[in-house]
Amino acid sequence: HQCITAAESSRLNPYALHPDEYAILREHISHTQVTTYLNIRNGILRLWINNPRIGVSRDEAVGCAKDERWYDVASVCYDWLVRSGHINFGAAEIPAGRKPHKETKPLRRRKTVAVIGAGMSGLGCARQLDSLFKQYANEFNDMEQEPPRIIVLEGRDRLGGRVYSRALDSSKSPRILGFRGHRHSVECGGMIITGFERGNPLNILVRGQMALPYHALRPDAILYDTNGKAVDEERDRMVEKLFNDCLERVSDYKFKSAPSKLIEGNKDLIDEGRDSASEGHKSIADVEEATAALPQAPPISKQSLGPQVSLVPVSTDRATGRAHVEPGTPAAFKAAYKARSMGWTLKEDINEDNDLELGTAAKATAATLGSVVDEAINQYKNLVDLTAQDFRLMNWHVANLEYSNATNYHQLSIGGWDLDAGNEWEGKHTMVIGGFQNVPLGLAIAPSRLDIRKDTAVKKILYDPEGMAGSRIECEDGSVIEADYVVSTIPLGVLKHGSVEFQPALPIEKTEAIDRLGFGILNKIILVYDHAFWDPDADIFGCLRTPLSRHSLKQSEYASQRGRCFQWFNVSNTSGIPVLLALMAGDAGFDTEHSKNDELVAEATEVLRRVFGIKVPQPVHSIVTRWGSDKFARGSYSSAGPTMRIDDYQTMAKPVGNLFFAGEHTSSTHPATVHGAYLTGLRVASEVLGTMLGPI
Ligand code: FAJ
Repeated sequence: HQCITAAESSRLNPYALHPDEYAILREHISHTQVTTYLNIRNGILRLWINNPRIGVSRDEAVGCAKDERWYDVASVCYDWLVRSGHINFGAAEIPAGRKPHKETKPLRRRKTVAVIGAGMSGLGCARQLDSLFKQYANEFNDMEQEPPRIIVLEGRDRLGGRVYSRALDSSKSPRILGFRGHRHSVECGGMIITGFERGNPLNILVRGQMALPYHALRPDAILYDTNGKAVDEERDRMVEKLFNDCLERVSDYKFKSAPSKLIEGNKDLIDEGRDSASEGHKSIADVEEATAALPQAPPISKQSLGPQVSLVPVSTDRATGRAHVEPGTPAAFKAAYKARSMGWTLKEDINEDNDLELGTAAKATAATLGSVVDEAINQYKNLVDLTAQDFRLMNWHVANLEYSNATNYHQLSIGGWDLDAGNEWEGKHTMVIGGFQNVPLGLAIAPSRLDIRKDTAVKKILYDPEGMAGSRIECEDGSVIEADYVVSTIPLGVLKHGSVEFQPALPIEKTEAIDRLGFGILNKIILVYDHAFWDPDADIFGCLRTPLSRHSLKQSEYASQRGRCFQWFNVSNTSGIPVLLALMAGDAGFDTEHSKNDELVAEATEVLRRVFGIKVPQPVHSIVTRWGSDKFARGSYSSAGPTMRIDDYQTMAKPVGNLFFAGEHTSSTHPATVHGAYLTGLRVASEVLGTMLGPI
């Protein structure tokens, strides 16, 4: 069982080959041998997950094969797990590579890898390269090369990029008494680690390697109406269901990706850790070639699953606003029927056969998630009686969705806005106590110190698109770095802004993807108090907002106001002092860039006073973030822009010659997140090593 859990914790299917494993093994093992292979692979993962402070050695990995005929396969499996960053990643102590079997010859010029950016992707990549170069030192020796040097170039005077735990300086806020000499910090950028139990690689870093304390967010979140009263839970649930149904109706217009091939082992045997008795004669490739001529089974259709199950029901997470997939009834059911089953009373002249007509809105060339969902909400108004409070609630959910995408939902692709839904992992959301930034800092120093050059803003990258010649990186301070391989983790916002020049210009497919993808703004208003006046046991609460003309039933009138301080986090547990953090999402995120701090703090205080009474004091200290004006970010995170194409994130990830790309905006499975950024760093480290050593 531990092997199964270890595979799941490593984002691998314990019962089936990963596409890369399939590509490596298809000519070498038979279908029946897949079970034996998976047992070995899951066993290696168990060794890693049981103690991720120390990397698994090749000998230990090979020892997971019960029979010496499998030693070579186990060794190949080990190479794949190491290179792909499924084991031995992060701040682990790394076992030495193979023993040199040749005499060391005079070495050629040492190669250089330059990583631009010291955020989670850049540091994750640099640390992984450092670890891979140690593990494959002998292979470099065989090529008469010293393992390459790694240099990280960072424009800021700090590490972590969009993970920024700003220290609260008690000298600036003398009223933060009693904390002088202690480091208290607040998260100005990424702060929530989602699905912390199983699958999130940050779990290994935070818990397994750095032993950082963390706080699991309590998910219950009261929503307060504009009069300060808690919203009736039943009404909240009904409106949320209606909102989710609007999102599901849009799902008919979603991008469809082809399902990937699944080569499975014998589940029962794998569960028991037993290998298959028979071996099979033909390799997977032979069998596939023999059956290629046979007609393929038709793809599974929505209908064939029966009427009760929807393939793509959608709901949004309360704490992060991210879309996730949940079992639900299909959008194909008539809207009035669904509304009634949610508990709504239908209007007098409406029966269960009445439906929404979204065709025109959805087929319009300029259709966006916002244009269609707004239309759906407006049409629901004809089926059931929606009050002004229902509109406030509905728009709270819209704001929550806009928060997770850092933009107004009229700037989101109807087909791709939730491309990552279904990739979420198990477990609670957590926050690191004492600063999330300790994670990137940990990567920078352990197990050895990386060569990081802070205050080194890159302005120009001259590279060879064929990958034959080296690259030259010019920095704003006049310094020049020659590198054989360059990894860019420059954020999408900076790429859009054009402040870093590429020579030659990036290929057109990449520049078009840069244009089509979105990069919006989420900002925070952080308020520090000398005592807590809120419920210390609640981590999150929401506040409904009214449009400028109060009690409006017009959806369009809510856009500018709904995201203003709509979601609050009590972050006292992680900061160590009484702190509230309000989100400015959607249009409000953009407005924050050119609003005055005093006015924003006054507005936030006004929202709090409605809930907690007029005695809510002025904060003793406040911070307002402005990620849009930040020269090294130019926004908060990426999103699916209105005209995006299904493979835009993959296009962003493609290398051009020896110029590689990492960063959250290059992750098609976990974009816009810290863990997604980290995983792209691991991916690129593997690509760079593959370019140097060749495939496994
Ligand atoms: O909690 O995982 C969050 N949790 C999370 N990511 C967040 C979250 C949001 C979220 C939660 C759950 C699911 C999805 C999203 C919600 C929000 O609270 N939060 C968040 C809040 C704010 C205000 C921001 C700004 C971000 C988040 N994010 C997003 C993540 O923080 C980012 O996706 C991730 O940190 C990006 O990492 P990266 O390595 O791809 O990019 P950077 O920007 O960290 O690193 C690039 C480095 O390059 C920087 O250090 C920069 O200074 C440097 N650079 C730029 N131009 C340069 C340069 N260096 C040299 N020369 C140049 N020319």
